[in-house]
Amino acid sequence: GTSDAVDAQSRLEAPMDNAFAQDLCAALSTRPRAISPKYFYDEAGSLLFDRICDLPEYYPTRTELGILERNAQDIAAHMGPRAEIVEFGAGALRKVRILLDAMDRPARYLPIDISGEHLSRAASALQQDYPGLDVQPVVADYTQRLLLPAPLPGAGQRVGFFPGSTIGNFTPDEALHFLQVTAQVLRGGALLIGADLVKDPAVLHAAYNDSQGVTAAFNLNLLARANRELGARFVLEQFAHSAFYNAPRQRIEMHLVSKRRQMVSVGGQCFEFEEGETLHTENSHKFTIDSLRSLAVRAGFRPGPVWTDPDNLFSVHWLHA
Ligand code: AVJ
Repeated sequence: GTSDAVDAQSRLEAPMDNAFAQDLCAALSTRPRAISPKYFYDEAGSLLFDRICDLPEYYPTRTELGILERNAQDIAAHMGPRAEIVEFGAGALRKVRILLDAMDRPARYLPIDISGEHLSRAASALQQDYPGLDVQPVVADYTQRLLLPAPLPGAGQRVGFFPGSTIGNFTPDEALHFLQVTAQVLRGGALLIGADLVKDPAVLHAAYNDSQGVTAAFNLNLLARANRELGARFVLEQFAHSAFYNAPRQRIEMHLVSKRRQMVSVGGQCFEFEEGETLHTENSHKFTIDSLRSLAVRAGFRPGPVWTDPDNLFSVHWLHA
């Protein structure tokens, strides 16, 4: 309608007044071109990610859910009574329910996410199922400095929850920095963190190249989002999804590959892509149990128990802050 057109117009006129616009233009201006995967998660991207989690090839979600289910009593015992959970990057909030169901009178739940709409929908669904729980969603970028509400009177320990191996999105330096800041925020409490494990590259490859093309759509949504929000003019058909295992760096890399030489326009600026030139959209680092634990020690945590699945696909770590 008319108001949509006015909206699009004002976005076109002030597109740089926006972190996504700035980071995308900066990414397109440097070589190699790379942008933070946090921009995948607008409303559409969060829904695509939820579909990824249900794909037969994408083992991490279902494996981590199994680990949490099998060890919920043990994990809850480590949390103790009246604990509060701070979840970094809350998605569909499926995993925390397993913890809440096993915990002794959880005091409060603080899910933090950058996708506000997605978060408030998931948080109110959770609140309905746990009427006695104090649920306080925090719309924030947890990679930036975080201010959390003071502990509740009479509360138990504050437990950070960072499932899904989202830690793998960070570079090793960023992961160390995130864990250092998190150790400070959680001091006296603990962090429960999921980390995907190094394994047969064929299994990894399949997980990021699913047969239904959902991961490809998730990757390409970055460009679709730029078209929607920034008035960019990416032709999605002219870019291909690429995901491969970089063995020396122990990570899956995702890229968007230009299928031909082309010009793209973002907020009035033009950028050229050569045929085969890529925009690097994501790293997903894989860990060994020891590599995750030694990273945690360097960040100021004291490692506790580790839970895994029978096939050693995934790990969940208890880290004392
Ligand atoms: C949310 C970062 C853990 O790396 O596996 C899934 C994101 N990207 N498929 C991952 C993702 C492509 C996911 N993390």
